[in-house]
Amino acid sequence: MIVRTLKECEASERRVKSDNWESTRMLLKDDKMGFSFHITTIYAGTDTHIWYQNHLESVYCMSGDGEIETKSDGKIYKIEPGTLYILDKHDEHQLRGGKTDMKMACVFNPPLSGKEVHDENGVYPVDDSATG
Ligand code: 9YT
Repeated sequence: MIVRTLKECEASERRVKSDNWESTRMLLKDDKMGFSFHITTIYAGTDTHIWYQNHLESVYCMSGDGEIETKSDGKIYKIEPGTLYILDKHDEHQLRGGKTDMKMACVFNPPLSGKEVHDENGVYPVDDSATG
């Protein structure tokens, strides 16, 4: 079994930062679970274009507020504590922080390896050796 705390992960290179968000990647490909698990903070008032063409992702909001817009149909969904959004179609989207930072728990299939750069045209490259 593996046990990690958010506190210790935040103090390591698992924590990555971008202009609009930061994310602590608590479980990654090398754990061989077939998915990765991240605690991500979306900063208040930000607007981020994301399109995970190579990954499926689900995101659960623990605190804060915001919204997500799916680009294909222009639909806007409110995000609040208790909301789970499921990108089952590799949905291209805009993720917007509201009045307060949003704390999210995120899972990816296939897992991220942790080396993905966050230039965030919304796309992370697929890791061909993924076990996912
Ligand atoms: C909210 C969201 O899409 N989080 C994804 C994880 C984060 N961007 C990361 O760890 O790279």
